Amino acid sequence: MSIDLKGKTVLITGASSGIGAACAEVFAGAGCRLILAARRLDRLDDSAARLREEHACEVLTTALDVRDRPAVDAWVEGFDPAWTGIDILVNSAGLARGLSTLWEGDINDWEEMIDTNVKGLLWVTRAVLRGMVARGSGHVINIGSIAGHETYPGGNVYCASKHAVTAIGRALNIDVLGTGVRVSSVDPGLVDTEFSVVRFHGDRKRADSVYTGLEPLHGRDVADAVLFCATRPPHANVREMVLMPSAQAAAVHVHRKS
Ligand code: NDP
Ligand code: 8X3
Repeated sequence: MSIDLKGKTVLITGASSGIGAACAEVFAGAGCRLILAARRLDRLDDSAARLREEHACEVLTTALDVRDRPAVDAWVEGFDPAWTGIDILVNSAGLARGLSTLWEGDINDWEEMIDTNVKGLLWVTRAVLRGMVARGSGHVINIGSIAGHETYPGGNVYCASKHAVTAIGRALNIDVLGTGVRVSSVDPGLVDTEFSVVRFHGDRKRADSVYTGLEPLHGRDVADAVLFCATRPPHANVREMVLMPSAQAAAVHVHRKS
């Protein structure tokens, strides 16, 4: 049995691209009101216009850098009363930078990953969870990764950041016990988004090679999994869902057609 999400307010970070943008689409289709955040406001506004037209849904967009803790706090505290009371938070903002050995890695890349994937997720979650706990209801859904369950060559700091997301999700499940709030993690393998272009600093050829010879997941596959978590009845919670392309068994075990 699934629950009806009509009229629920859903905040999605990283909504300007990939998995976050696909989540906006599926939650709009489910009749939700959307708060979309990312740094590229023009993209958010374009998809908001389309979603309003196609689904007649209410959409609020905000330019937000999740690394900026004062801005995150001020944003959540300053919501128009019509938009307070977030029912579902989808933490999709995140990125990988580089794929090098630890001794060759770029420290700026490390800082960007840790500041975004770990600290940014914490700032947003803390700001939103307070209201959820006070109201006795809410659902936080993190986009983790297979990199939060395994490590792979050159994955060092990205894997560490996603292992942190796994640990935060598990610990949060304990913290929220008895509060009426649920916490889930959807942890995909390879997904065809802008992720690899960002990881390789705009090197599209190298990014494309990640997906050569196999069909990766698409943003929509992950968004459908997120929607599945969000539509469980109140007595059930998906704590972690590892979602892989059929052609990928583990981080480095992939089957490519030649
Ligand atoms: P995309 O690059 O397509 O999307 C990443 C999103 O994160 C963009 O909307 C980007 O928006 C946003 N973002 C990045 N940095 C910040 C920031 N500082 N503040 C606010 N928003 C930010 O990649 P995906 O959709 O694939 O990535 C989404 C999540 O999924 C990430 O957490 C990633 O680690 C995870 N993931 C991805 C996999 C994949 O293979 N693609 C597999 C497993 C997990 P903007 O630049 O406009 O700020
Ligand atoms: C993204 C998937 O395998 O590139 O988190 O780390 S992977």
